[in-house]
Amino acid sequence: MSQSYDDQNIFAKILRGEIPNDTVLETEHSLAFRDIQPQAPEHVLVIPKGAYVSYGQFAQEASEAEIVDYTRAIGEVCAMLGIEPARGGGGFRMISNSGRDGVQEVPHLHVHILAGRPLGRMLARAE
Ligand code: DGP
Repeated sequence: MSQSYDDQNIFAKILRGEIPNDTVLETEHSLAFRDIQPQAPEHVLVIPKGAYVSYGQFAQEASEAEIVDYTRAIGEVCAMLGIEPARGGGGFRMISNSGRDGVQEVPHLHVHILAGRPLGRMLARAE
C-alpha cells in the first residue's frame, strides 16, 4: 500500500513558512531545525524540501542533487553541533521513523539527530 503525500502535514507548512521553526541549517534542497519536543540536549530534525514521505521513497525517487544535498546537510548539522565522533565529538543517534510500524507521526521524511547525553539502547524491549 503506497502512501500519497499530504501537503497539509506540519513540515510542509514549515517549508512554506506558515509555521515558524528554529532553523539550524538551510541548503538548496534541505532544512534542519530543532524538534519542538526535544528528547535529548541536542535534537534536530533534518528534512528534504521535496515532497517525500519516507527515506525509502526518497532514496528511490529523489534526484542525485537532492540526495547529495540531504546527506551533506546531515553531516553539516553534526559538524555544527560538535557531536561528530570522527572529529572528537561525543556521538549521536540518527533515527528516521517511517510509516505505521515505524510510528511516524509527521508524514514528511525526516531524520532525528539526537545527542548530548548517553542515549541508552536503541530499542525498548518488544511488546
Ligand atoms: P516522528 O514520530 O518521527 O514523525 O516525529 C515527529 C517529530 O516532529 C516529533 O519529535 C515532534 C516534532 N514536531 C511536531 N510538530 C512540530 C513542529 O511544529 N515544529 C517542530 N520543530 N517540531 C515538531
